[in-house]
Amino acid sequence: MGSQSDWATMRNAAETLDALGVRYDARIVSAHRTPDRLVAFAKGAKDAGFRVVIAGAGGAAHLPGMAAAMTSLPVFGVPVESKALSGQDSLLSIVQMPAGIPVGTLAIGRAGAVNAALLAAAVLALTDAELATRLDAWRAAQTAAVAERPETETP
Ligand code: RP5
Repeated sequence: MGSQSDWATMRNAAETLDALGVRYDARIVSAHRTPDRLVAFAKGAKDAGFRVVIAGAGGAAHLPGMAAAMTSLPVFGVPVESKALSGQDSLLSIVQMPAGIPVGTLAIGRAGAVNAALLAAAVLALTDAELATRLDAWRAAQTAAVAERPETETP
């Protein structure tokens, strides 16, 4: 993520990966405040053993695109809700990648963070049968948790 302030959003991705038993490394890597850290991370990510990158950033959110430019790993971008423009700026700056360098862009905020983790897990599950089973179980539990009627409704 681009800043400590993104953690409130990106912790939802971390918690989802925890629930699925997926190992991850949560890092602060700012494209504009720590550009050298970004280059080192993105260029070294594949050799370091990472298989998917989830990049969350807000405002002029160039982190996911810059990371994607420097790695062939799949990169999923999470637009963090900004104070000024409610994350519309983050969304548009992440999703509008010119053809050639893809960033799989999720929804603004918590939903995007959770879904980025689920999407990353789905990618990893292509070559990990045990994770695929856990992912199916996670979705089944989610389905089972949905009541047919709201609690306040009387029949
Ligand atoms: C971006 O700027 C970060 O991703 C964050 O969403 C936004 C604001 O950062 P802070 O000023 O809160 O550190 O780089």
